[in-house]
Amino acid sequence: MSTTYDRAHELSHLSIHLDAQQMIERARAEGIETVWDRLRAQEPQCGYCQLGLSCRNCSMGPCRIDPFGEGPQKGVCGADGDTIVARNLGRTITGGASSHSDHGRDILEVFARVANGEASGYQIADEAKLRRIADELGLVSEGRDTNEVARDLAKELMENYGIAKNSLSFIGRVPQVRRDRWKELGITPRGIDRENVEMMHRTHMGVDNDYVNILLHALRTALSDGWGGSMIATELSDIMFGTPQPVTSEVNLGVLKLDQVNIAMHGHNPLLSDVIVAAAQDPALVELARSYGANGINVVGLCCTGNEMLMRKGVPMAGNHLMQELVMVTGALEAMVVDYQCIMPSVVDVAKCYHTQVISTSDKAKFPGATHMSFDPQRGEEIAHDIVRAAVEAFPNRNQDRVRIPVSPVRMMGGFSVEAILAALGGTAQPLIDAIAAGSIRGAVAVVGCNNPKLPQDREHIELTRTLIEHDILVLVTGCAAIANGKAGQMMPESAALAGPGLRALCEALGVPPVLHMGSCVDNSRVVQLAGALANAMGVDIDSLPLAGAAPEWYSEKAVAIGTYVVGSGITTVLGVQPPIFGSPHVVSLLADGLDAVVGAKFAVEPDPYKAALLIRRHIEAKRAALGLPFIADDQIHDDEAASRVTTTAGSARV
Ligand code: BF8
Ligand code: SF4
Repeated sequence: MSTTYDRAHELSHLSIHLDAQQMIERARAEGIETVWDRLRAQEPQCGYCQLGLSCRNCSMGPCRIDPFGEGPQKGVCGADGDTIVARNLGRTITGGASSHSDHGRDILEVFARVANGEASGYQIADEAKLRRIADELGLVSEGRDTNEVARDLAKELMENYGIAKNSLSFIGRVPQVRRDRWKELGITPRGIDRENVEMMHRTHMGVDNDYVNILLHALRTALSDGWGGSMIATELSDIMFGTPQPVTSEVNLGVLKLDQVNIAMHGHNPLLSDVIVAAAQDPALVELARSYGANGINVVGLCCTGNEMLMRKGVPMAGNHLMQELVMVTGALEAMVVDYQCIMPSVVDVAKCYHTQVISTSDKAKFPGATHMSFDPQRGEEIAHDIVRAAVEAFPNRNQDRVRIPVSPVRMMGGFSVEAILAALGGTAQPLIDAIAAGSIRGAVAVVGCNNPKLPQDREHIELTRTLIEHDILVLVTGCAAIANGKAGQMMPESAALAGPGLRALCEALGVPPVLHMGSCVDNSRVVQLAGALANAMGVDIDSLPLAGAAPEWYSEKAVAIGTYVVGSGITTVLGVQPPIFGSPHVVSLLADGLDAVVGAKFAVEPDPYKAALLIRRHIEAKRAALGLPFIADDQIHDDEAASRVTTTAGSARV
């Protein structure tokens, strides 16, 4: 018979947060299947696939390579393990890069309509940024009408997707010496769609069979995401919805309101969420909600749509990836409005157990069982009103007896765009460079990416981040990693108390947290942009800087694309989940070692957050030594037990 202790212990292996644990228990009690149940049902997962050694790229297959050398070593076509692993990885990166870049294109198309006066509910929110970027790209902005400048910028950026331009507009942000390196390697991204399509071509049967050549193109494809599609998404979202500035909000399931209509915005694209936030404040809709007995309309975020809304408007955040089913188990959600990416098809099944409406909005992302309300930005305002009305009308169907909102929300700060970071530093990066040079800050690490049900939710994110800040390493977060750290109370200015003395002093002087929220996953473009700016300011290449990346709990193809462009940009990255490449020792050795000689950065895999922190600290100190900065010798850096090993987030920084 299982005791309360056994149950609590088992739950803590699924998530370290009380809100998740309580809702998982409730889902079990009510017979509702969640992601953890489905993972268990899939186990043991296919070993060939885990190693990257299976191929179904053509109908002579599917094929698999025996990793023990006893069975087949070639697919039917003759492809060996190296080719198959590299091709699979190339296609994974293309899946991720295409997702970000197609999101960027959607924003760009609406931006072009705004410039032509054809979209309702949108405007240029940050004209100064529009003009700054136009000037940066050599488009004349002075003395010209805003919409004219916007039209020119839209045209310029549209050419990034094709082959007419044959280069990316934002490549000028990359230090010249890195651009030269890319050119030499033949990995300068030429066009966003071009690199993605070419990767699909190269991985067709009988095209590119040289794993090194395939992986070089994979780098180029990923770079077209980071410095192309994602950067376009970020920059145009800032121009249309406002460049983020520091803002305080709240996070976890406690942001749901017992007495209000709750709407969760889930997915990635801010085009819809921005107009929904506005519609939820419409007095007529608020009045309608009151007529049903609700005290208002409460919009909350999930995943990266949530990050977009938190960064710009301080909209509260219900949770990250693994909370998308559990948010409905509260019984308090009237509508989950989804666009695309990272939305589990299962949300529709969970919704059926409650009164929750799942409303899909993108014609490219339909969910059988959901209500589809096709989002046309030309009628943005009107559709947003229809969606909010549908949510309000679901309120009378709520069974208040089944409502259980666990825990109280935790405060978190967001809004650290590159512009906001520079402003906090007094206008230039120099104070940060000085602090790094003096050693009071050892370096900076971007902790990014997802949740993965194979790991206790958020544990790796939080423990890695906590250990890094304790050692005076500034942490930049995006995506689900940001939400994880928010829930743990590590993202308020007073969280500086958790940091080492140097980082703490800087944060206290500037009034910022030691963990800076830079946005959604497309906003990892802000991270590489900042790295490029720091390198330019110091007159070195990005790979000389004491920086690193980490994706401790990654699951998605997009995370692989991000990791790859971060490494391609010169920043060594540590993954917490093993990617499916270990079937090819050659591919592993190239990514974990050989790449360093060519792009000055490489991948490492380390699931233990304390060992990952150790690896990162040693890497950062080695970079400091090479720059001639004061450094800590390798044998002085230990996995110190001093790090307060976080096991649960309950209680910290409660409001
Ligand atoms: O783009 S971090 S689980 S929500 S893929 Fe998805 Fe991963 Fe979250 Fe945002 Ni990013
Ligand atoms: Fe098999 Fe080659 Fe076809 Fe892949 S491409 S399924 S290895 S025959």
